[in-house]
Amino acid sequence: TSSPVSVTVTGAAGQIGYALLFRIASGQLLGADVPVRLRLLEIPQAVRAAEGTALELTDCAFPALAGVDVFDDPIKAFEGTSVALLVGARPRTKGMERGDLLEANGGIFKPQGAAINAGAADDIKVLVVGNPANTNALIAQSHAPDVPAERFTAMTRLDHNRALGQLALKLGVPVSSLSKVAIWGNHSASQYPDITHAVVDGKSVAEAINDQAWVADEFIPRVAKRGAEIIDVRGASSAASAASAAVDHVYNWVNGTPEGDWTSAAIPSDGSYGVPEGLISSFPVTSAGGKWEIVQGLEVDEFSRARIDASVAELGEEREAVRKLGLI
Ligand code: NAX
Repeated sequence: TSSPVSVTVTGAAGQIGYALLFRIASGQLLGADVPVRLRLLEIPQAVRAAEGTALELTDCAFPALAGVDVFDDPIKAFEGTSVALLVGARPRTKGMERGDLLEANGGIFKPQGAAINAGAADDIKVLVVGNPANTNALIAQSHAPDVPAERFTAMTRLDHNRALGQLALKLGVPVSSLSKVAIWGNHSASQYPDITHAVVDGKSVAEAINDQAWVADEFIPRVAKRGAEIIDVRGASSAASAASAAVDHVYNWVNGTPEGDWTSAAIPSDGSYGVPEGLISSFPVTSAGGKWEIVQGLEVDEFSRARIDASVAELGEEREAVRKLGLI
């Protein structure tokens, strides 16, 4: 077998971390035959809990797991790493203004970006899960000037998968019958889950549903606000589904997307579809050879244009806010 690939997970003692680590160690992140060395980063107060998870990982006797190390120092945690999953973030608490939230996250993603710049492997791929994910990715990216900008991505795969799940329920088909769903913009309630190009068993999803009111008034808000629904019903925020989406994102980034379909990921814009260059925005994307490509040439109708523009405007405002705070 090949030598182990180092994978760093931040927020390793959190609820997403707990769901994610076992999926990675079982070989689902990179492929069953790729040995993985896990590097867990936590804040000092949570290091012991992360060490507890490391004990359990040992107890799974996963054939692909080459070892687990726990750190509270980002420089050490990202040393030699090829995949960085940035999950730990500062959540918005009651009474917190947006500026405070961005500032607190700047305190996390600036040093992590710098540590990635300092010591990660040349093939480093970064996925930011911790919210506000797109803008946290921008902060980390701007502190890693020696890493190609396109290696910094943020997660909208959970939104993409949520959209697939809702369409499968509506149409009474397995998820595997669906393709070409897309999420555009920010991983926030402003996101645009787009079914205009979606296909079910070779036919148009929009035609099969034939109910624009359902799309606009039920489907889109349901997907965009699914996180709040999960909190309401489950009594805690999405964890296993978020971990599953993170695994899907990295798996497709490394191993490619299936022929004839695409997925969704927030990647640095090259100006496609009028999204200002450099914004880390969600697009329909394919992956080949370890690189994401924005799907080109899609027709954007008036309804879609307005939704995309609104979410992208929000991303622009977040970028302005972190610029003013000196975080990028
Ligand atoms: P938890 O609060 O359970 O865990 C977060 C962990 O991060 C804690 O153990 C904390 O000690 C650690 N942490 C904080 N600062 C750190 C630092 N500087 N370095 C390393 N670790 C640090 O949250 P959890 O439910 O796991 O969610 C994690 C993040 O994912 C949140 O920001 C959440 O908003 C975000 N989500 C993003 C989603 C997406 O689709 N992009 C969906 C799910 C989730 O809501």
